[in-house]
Amino acid sequence: MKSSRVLYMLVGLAMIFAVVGCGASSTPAPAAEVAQEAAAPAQVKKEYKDLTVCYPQLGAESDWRTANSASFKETAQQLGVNLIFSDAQQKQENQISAMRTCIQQGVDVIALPPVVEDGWDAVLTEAKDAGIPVIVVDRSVSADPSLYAAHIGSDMVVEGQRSADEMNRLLPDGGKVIELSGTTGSGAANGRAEGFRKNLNDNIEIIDSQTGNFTTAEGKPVMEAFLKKYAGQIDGAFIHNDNMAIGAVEAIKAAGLKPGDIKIVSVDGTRGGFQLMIDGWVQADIECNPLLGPQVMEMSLLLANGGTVEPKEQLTNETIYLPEQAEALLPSRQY
Ligand code: GYE
Repeated sequence: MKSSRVLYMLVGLAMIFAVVGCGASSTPAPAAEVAQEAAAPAQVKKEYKDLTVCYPQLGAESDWRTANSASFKETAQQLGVNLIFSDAQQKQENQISAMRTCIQQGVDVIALPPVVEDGWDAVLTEAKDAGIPVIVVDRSVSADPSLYAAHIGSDMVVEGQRSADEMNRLLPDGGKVIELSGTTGSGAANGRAEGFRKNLNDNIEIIDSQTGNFTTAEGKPVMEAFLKKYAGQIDGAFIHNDNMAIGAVEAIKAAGLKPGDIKIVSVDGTRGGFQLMIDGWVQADIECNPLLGPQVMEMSLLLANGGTVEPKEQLTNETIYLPEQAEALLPSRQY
């Protein structure tokens, strides 16, 4: 994982006070200088134990998300950070109201994993006006970058491109694929769909694309419908996360198909995805790393002390997992 390259800028330059006019000097300080001193309070550097970080988590829709929440909670506990955690149940309005509560409470930093890309301008402006830095975590927002301090997460377009590269390899003579996509309007689904289309060979046709909202429960019926509608025609499936792949494989099994009949490329690299590779159902799993807690806490401390994050876009370094590695790697998977 790329370590954050950060610029440390102490705002508390005001700690250096001019000595002009101190004590019982015969020449009293001019009024303007006195006013300057009064407006520049000495700043005490914050430590982790002084920090309150707000994390309005978007939901609990997948194993990726569970690992992401755990990473924040565990890191906060280890460092002694006060974490205000909530679960928005995949609803943007819940995330916005959780953010507003945190703004009212005057937290040091808000770390926001946005469920969808659009619609954040108002609340980001409110945070900015209140002087609370926001770190956008995981998925992206479409808002102007001046409204947030940093974005840390995966390059979803690259994940989609890698998925297409694997599908090209799996279907060298071309064919028909379906796409089981993530939450509509989310940065993860948008980026993966875009990247997949960018790199997919011309002889591979995407015959349909539907959302399964990143969950096993919603992924399964979508795959069932695809199998009914395109019986015998589906050569491949691009599935935006492992939890939907689990649901899709249940549907494929129930339809009487065998592992490998439909070539599946999935995303995340969770234990569930690894098991599907070991069992022959998934042919490639594109890594997406949820363990962002330590980096976000480090950034939060920096921002709370007046620092800035450069560059603003901090991308996670990731890889591609294949079935032949799955058995050896599964025991050491952290999520
Ligand atoms: O791939 C999926 C989760 O935003 C990267 O959200 C995340 C995605 C992840 O529900 O499993």
